[in-house]
Amino acid sequence: LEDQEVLAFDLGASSGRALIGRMIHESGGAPRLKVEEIHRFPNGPVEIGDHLYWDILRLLEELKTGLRKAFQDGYSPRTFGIDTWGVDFGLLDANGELMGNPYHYRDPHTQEVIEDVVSSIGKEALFEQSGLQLMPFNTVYQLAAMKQAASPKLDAARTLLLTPDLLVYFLTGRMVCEFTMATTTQLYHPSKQAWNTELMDRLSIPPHLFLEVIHPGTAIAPLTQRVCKELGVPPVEAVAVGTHDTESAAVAVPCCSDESFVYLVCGTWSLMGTEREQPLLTEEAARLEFSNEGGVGGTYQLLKNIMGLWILQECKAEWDGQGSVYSYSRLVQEAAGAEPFRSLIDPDDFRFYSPHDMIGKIQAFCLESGQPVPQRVGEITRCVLESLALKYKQTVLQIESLTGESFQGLHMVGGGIQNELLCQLTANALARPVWAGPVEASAIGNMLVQYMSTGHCKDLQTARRLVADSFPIRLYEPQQHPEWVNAYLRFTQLQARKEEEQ
Ligand code: LFR
Repeated sequence: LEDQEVLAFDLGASSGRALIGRMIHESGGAPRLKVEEIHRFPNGPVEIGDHLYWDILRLLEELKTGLRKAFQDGYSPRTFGIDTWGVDFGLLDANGELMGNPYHYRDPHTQEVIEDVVSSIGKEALFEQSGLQLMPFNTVYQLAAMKQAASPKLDAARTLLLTPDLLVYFLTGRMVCEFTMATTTQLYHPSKQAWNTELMDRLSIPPHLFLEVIHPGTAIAPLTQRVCKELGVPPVEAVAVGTHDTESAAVAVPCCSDESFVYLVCGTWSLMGTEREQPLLTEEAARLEFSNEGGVGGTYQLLKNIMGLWILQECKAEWDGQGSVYSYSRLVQEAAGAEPFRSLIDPDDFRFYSPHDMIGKIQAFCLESGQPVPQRVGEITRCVLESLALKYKQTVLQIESLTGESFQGLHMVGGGIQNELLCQLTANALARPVWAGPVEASAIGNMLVQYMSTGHCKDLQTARRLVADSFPIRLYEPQQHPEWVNAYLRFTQLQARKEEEQ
């Protein structure tokens, strides 16, 4: 097989990037994947009035820049794939035109409808029929909110395209709906493996919006002639990858044994999960707020959304706004020097979900729970990182109790692993090793599914072997400290206290 190149676009909530992958076959050795970043750009919400949107047309322009650069830099990818965050979508009218800017999943408009939807359908039924934990941003609530607001867009819309499918449509003219993203809508029925039209009917969401689902690895279509001409590039073919970034990242977890494993995709969100053949739809999984998201290769990922480094990103934005611009490595340095285990938060307290005033929210949490109120940059950063590490420990234990498995250590992947202190604290909290890498897991998983579609990579197992052979994986051994046991106890007590109050 020749050394074929592929192009991956990986769009996260705070940045996007284009990377070239090349599979290298050296004589005698195992194949290796080489990855080069060719374009990177910031991303974030745009506020207008009460709403938060994605700047989807600018993102499209960034993809075009990525395509153009690829060929200008001398690469010649034959295929490309796009992965993004979950749940969000654009609506198209009968002429195939985009009707307005897609909402950002942190738009507050869903908050009022959640209760109505839950009380009319039932929390258990919603879980049973979707496998998903109740997240306020799920597509179902976004559509219910538009319905409640009597959105004229919803009435006029012909087709709903989830973000990666929307971008693929802009570039190729072909409308598809890829499976892993479909399962983030809460409108896809995992047991029936079909759209949940009954639920749509009950919520007056038009079923005609939803296209037939295609699976990762399916070739979609080449770039339109118009796009090729505009960019001066050949007709590169779009492939449906695991278009949900979390699922792409799960493909790139470098676990090579047959045993099951637990992983943490560490970015704006922290997604902790384990791979299974079937969704786990037990009451206990629902109670512990786990999701079963459709993955690559017919898998289901039993996982939990943890608030993640979002909390720190927002603090950083505030400090930056006040004129004290700290790099992440500086923040980590400050945190490393701060007193350990001073104040803890529950990262999944709902107040931390929405943007703005994050420092104030952390301080209020500490005050309410009778802890010292962190003031300095290092104290606040330390509080966030230790709390995340404790939350990760709790989630590993929950996954073990749900599945009956026990895990020797934790695989951490994604941009957040560049925060070495977080990896070390996680190993310490868990008292187990952490294997950190690769950083660009979503883009790598995206590439590997392209290689599966072209026949260069056989299956998930081969893909993971390739990742393990190609990228450095850093081992963090736990540094035992008796205080971690107390801290975990304090952490769970904070949560219990909160539950009592509710
Ligand atoms: C991570 C992620 C999560 C999803 C959240 C919102 O980037 O895709 O999996 O729950 O973003 O879409």
